[in-house]
Amino acid sequence: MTRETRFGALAADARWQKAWEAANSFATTDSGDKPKAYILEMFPYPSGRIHMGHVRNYAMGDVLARFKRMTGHDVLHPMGWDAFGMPAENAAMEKGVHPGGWTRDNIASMRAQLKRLGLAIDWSRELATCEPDYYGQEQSLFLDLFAHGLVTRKESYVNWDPVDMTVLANEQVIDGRGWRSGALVEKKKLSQWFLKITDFADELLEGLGSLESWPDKVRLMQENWIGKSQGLEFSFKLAGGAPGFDVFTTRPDTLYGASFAAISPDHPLAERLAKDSPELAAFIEECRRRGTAAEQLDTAEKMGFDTGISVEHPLDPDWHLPVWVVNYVLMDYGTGAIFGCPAHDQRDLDFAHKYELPVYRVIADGDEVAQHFTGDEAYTGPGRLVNSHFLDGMTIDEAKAAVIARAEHAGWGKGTTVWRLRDWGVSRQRYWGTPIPFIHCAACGMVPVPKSQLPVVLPEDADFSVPGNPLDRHPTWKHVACPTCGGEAVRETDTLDTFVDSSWYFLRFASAPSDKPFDPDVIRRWLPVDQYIGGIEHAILHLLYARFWTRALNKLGMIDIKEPFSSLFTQGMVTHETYQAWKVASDGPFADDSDPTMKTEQAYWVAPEDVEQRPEGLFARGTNDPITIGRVTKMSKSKKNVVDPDAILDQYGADAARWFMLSDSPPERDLPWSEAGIEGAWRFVQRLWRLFGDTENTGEGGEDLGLARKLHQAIAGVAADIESLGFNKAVAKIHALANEIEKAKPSATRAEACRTLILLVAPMMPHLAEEAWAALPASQRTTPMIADAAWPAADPALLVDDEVTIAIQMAGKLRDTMTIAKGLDKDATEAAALARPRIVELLAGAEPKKVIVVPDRLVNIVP
Ligand code: ANZ
Ligand code: ZN
Repeated sequence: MTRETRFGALAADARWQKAWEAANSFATTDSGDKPKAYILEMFPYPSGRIHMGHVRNYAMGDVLARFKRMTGHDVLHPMGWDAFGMPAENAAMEKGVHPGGWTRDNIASMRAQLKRLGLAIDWSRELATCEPDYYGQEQSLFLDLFAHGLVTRKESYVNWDPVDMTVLANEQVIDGRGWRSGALVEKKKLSQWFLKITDFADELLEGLGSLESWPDKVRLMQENWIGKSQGLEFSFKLAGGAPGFDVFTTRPDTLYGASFAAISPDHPLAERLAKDSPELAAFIEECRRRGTAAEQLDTAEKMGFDTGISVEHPLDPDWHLPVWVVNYVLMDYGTGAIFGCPAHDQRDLDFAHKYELPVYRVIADGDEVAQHFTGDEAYTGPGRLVNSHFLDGMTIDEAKAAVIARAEHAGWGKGTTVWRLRDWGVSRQRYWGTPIPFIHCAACGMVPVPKSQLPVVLPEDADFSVPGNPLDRHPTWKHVACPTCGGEAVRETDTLDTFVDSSWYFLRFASAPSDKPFDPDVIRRWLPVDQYIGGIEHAILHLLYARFWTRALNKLGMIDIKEPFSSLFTQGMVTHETYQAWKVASDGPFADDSDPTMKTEQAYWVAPEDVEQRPEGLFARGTNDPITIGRVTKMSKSKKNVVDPDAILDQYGADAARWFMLSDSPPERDLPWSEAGIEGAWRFVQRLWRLFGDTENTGEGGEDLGLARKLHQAIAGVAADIESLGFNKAVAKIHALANEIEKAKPSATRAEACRTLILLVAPMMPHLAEEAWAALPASQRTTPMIADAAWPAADPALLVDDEVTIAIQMAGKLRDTMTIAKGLDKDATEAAALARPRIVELLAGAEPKKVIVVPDRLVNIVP
């Protein structure tokens, strides 16, 4: 093979991708005696095109997977498609295409794009959640969960679009209106399917402790989401002694700071009172319409309605608190009722200010102890109790315990735990999802579809021309015979939340028999996933649901593991500058371009490739509209600051793109895409290619010990960096080694270093590495393809430096440094230090009083 002077990336990419496919290079092996490595990147949604975020994510996983193969592991590195979901159904409504066709076309084009990256994936394991062989097994698992009491049906509120006559997901409600119809969204009660994740709340919380290789922030987010709160539940009596209602508080210590009681608009008492009060009924209606979501409670405008009734303070029956109905108390948390303590709770303070309720201080951290609390910021820090009778002087924790003890003793309350975590509503009134395998029979009730009748397959001929659930209005699909009595019955027409699909796909990748969801023996071999890599946007729901499914299947005795992902890595985003052009109008309503507000109205986003450099500055291509460079933000279509991976692959090839993705930023941080960055990567690819031409010893030199040391340190260092996902550090070490090799004189060591460098870059730049490997004489190759080669062994003897640089201090001040042989003894080190010209000069002939030597570290001279 004659060697080209330049590396032809495009031809090499295609050649090696074909060769790997022909050789089935990345088929999962299961030799039995090697350790296993299951490397998984979160599978993509087939939206149509891959974006740079995917490239970064999959490049990282690929480097690790290839490295694991090189270091003697059986590797499972699969890819699939999270293929159900609303975008396909929206496309069907908007463009008249079938969701299935749309999705499968997208999968085909994205698969081709991913293949161009040269990923070491076992494509024989590819799966798409929208295919019956996948979702049929999911239906089977759903029935298993049902049989074990982990599936329930209950009434719950949904967002109802009265114009489109359809249920909306939260993200389809924009400012209280349906995203398509613009109609005000109503809350409507519907019977829905739930998975009982709350049965596992404790375990899911406890289990976080064992996930040491997960980012702390993800564990914290999960912890907050599960939200275990300990506190006091107690009953308020209505003034006069009639039974009132229960409240839950995490701050029983602040009870003497109460100034009102509040109930949720959905509280039964509120509903009862509303029967006689049209004003209250209207207020409740208004609250429901605004539908405050839990996340917005802190910031949403506080709204209240004074019911006119009051309750007795539990520690002082003569003290009466007014009862308000307020929008920031949720019915489905705690008891749906609270006492308000404005001085020490921000929401209560905002509320008290708005409705002029008193604000009593009961916690003090310093000298300010007055009962009257001023200011706009509630005090939520530590301190001691004041203005609180028998609690005065106690710490917060002591006071909490004291109030709980008194409540339990007197019988008006008890210490409890409440959870923020709710059961997981999995019903979606949509077509493009897994049909929930149940049948409604008038005689038998809700009947599970017998497993022998699975999969319940989606009908192909659905009608998407009108809003609502196409399954529900399909003329024939839902009509079936009851499996129990044979009478006329109807199928459930709800489909499963797509988060269910992604809650167990990692099991199916390991084992995909046609007659069951997975084979437990194979799962035992491959699971848990050793390294899971994906975006931080999945820190809560996806990961929590996958953890829940794993624990649920464990409880059912189907798998042994309790946690699906041993190690989790969340990569940063790919960002890019934004470009805004300003329309310069010479006439018309926008002629006055000195007025910046006019300019704003005429600004538009420009894609990077449409930014034109002219002598006078930057302009939008084909116009005279000047461009200003905006903030660096996540690549997004709306801001047009995207770079198309295909265009980059066409221009630079896969290896330069992969290399740049791994280079500049630590992988957990954002990576700013830049032209200069990809250009630099491209130049480095060419530099390596030239170096890889020097694998024969042309000079007379034999060993070069200095270079050998650097080489072996790089072998060990790059390995450690890849192992810990420090890709940018590995890149830096490879750069440094390349520099050293370029500087070194020809020698046997240098030739060997060039050959070894090919192996070191192989996980990151596999096409370049194969091409260089193929150009080696066969005698120098251990395997025909580098895809099957082993990672080079680092010689431990060469890993230690034989020289150290140590500090010389005088009277504790750094005066000089010197490089000496490692392990030099005290006397020799002292002598060397005292002979340094700078030290001789500083001592000016005087004998030092004392010399302290720490071998290999420092010399301290006391003059
Ligand atoms: C009195 C109090 C005084 C409170 C104080 C806080 C600070 P977490 O930590 O999230 O569990 N609360 C209770 N039920 C509620 C509901 N259904 N909707 C909205 N808020 C509710 O929060 C518990 C605290 O949130 C409870 O403690 C209660 O307010 C409020 F200085 O009770 B607290
Ligand atoms: Zn029946």
